[in-house]
Amino acid sequence: MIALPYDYFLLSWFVLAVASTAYVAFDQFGGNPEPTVMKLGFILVALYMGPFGLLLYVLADKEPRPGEHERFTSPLWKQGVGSTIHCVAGDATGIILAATVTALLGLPMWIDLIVEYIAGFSFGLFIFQSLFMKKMMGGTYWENVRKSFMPEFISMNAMMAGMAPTMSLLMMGRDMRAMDPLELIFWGVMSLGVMVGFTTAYPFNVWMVKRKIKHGLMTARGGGHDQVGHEGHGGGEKPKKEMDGMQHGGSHQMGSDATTPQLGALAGVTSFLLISGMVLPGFSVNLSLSARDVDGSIMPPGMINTFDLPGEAMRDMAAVKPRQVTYAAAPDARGDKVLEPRVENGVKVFDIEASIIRWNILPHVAVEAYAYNRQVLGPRLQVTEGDHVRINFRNALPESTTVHWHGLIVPNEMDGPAKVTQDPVPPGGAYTYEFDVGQSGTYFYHSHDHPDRQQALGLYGALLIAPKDPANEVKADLDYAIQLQEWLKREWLTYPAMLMEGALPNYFTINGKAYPATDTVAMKVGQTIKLRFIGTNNNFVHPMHVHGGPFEVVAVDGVNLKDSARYHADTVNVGPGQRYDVVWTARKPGKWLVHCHIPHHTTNNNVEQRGGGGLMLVLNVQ
Ligand SMILES: [Cu+2]
Repeated sequence: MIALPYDYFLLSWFVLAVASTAYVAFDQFGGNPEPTVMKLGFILVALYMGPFGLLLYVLADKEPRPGEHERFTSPLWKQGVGSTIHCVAGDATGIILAATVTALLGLPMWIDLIVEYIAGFSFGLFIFQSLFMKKMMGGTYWENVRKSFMPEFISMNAMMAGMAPTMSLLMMGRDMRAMDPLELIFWGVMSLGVMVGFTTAYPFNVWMVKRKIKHGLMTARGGGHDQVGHEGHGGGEKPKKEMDGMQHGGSHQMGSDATTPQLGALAGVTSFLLISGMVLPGFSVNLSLSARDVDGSIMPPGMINTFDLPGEAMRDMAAVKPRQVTYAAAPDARGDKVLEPRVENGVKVFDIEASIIRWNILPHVAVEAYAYNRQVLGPRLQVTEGDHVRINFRNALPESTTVHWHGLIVPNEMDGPAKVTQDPVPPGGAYTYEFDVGQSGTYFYHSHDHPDRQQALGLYGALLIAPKDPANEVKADLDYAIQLQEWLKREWLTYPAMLMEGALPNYFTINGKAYPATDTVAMKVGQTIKLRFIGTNNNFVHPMHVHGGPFEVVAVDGVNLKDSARYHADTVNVGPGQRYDVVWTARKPGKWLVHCHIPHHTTNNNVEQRGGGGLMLVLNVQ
């Protein structure tokens, strides 16, 4: 799936890889004179290594002009390429098959690596070496297995020593779609792993070819019968051919001059490299996680990803998956729309549904948000003290959720905390919240299942309760609620903003919009406005300041202050969960700002637009 810019790069890579593979296949079977096993080897390597595989083919193996294959392929570096290709084609195929199967089975990464090694080794030894080469080498299958074991062991170790850390660090890195065989980046990581593995295996293969322990490139001509020169061969079954200049790594029957201590040392060193390549990445990424644990999470750039970071933490902090968006709101859509209740037998009934939408916080900046009733923030619920209300909640999110009625006195089972007072509402599930409203003032509702993620992504809305006795309402000419939010949107993706490394917000909204897309409130000189600040945000205490003179704080957390307790101020610290009702008088005409006094919170991705951004709006007094 396309979610990040480099997915387009990967697409173009795969187009090149397929084109390279097609060319190599066409050319090999169109007459390049070599054994079928090597034709297959180069085709597979072109598939894995794309244009680099093609480059190796034309530089080292493709017969330049008829009759020249033997001489052309004779240099040692080309023989080393042939030997490595043979190893990579067999081993990497086993590794990639194993990686795919273990990922789909949901096995942890460390088991994945071991299975990959065993599969790669087995595939290389039992199929690519012993079976495919049997025709050329003569002898029985099991003789070939025995003779191929040591060279295959050394080469496989060296290759996996390069491939394993490449896979581990990238698959368990920031973009864990790399664990999922259904994603492009999984195949991109495999390709890169094969290229690194080729590079680490190459020098060992050159040595083994030089010492005639392993095959290099071979020439086979005519009639589909693979014919191999057996230079230096002492007792092969096949006739020795006149193939001047031709070399191949030779079979084990070819009289290798490598000594046992040399082979032992190589086996030891490559084993050490292999173990290092398997183990060392485990010091920086969590290899105990499976593809299912990480669920294709893409982590925010800059977050700390350590070997002990649980999969659940990753899923909590991960970007919203763009493909899970079920609705795109119009760029100028507003949230906080008053939701009119149905009245059923005297009960005020509200229907609320949570889902994932695309929402513009600025005309040119859209976020993937969790939303109630397809708006950020959720619809405004307006009720009156003494009402009996019922909220039919439906969960259309891909994860469980609940709703909490912040500050309200309700029956405990209606309170919302997941796993504390109720089972979380599963995807596609529903829950009915029902209670008597015994209070009045400024309240709000929000998710109480992973609020760290869900509320940060937009699951909150205002719940404004009028007092039964209108005389208890603090009067003002205008009434305006200000709901605060923090967002993290980077590299096309939306992450839940969190007060931790890499997850800090870079956009800030009032009522779902960042300045200059926030409302401008028209007032006349002498009018009063009740500003209801609501700390619907998750992370910061926002010192909300109004220009043009002090306001009077008249209510805190939904409770009216007694006259004697009311006070004047021009800034009020609105922490997460808090509400302050303040009354401000328009004393002079002009554009008077309401804004957070942390200046970073009045920027959009650190940029000021029309004098600010984020948590800012204008009271336009005529
Ligand atoms: Cu602030």
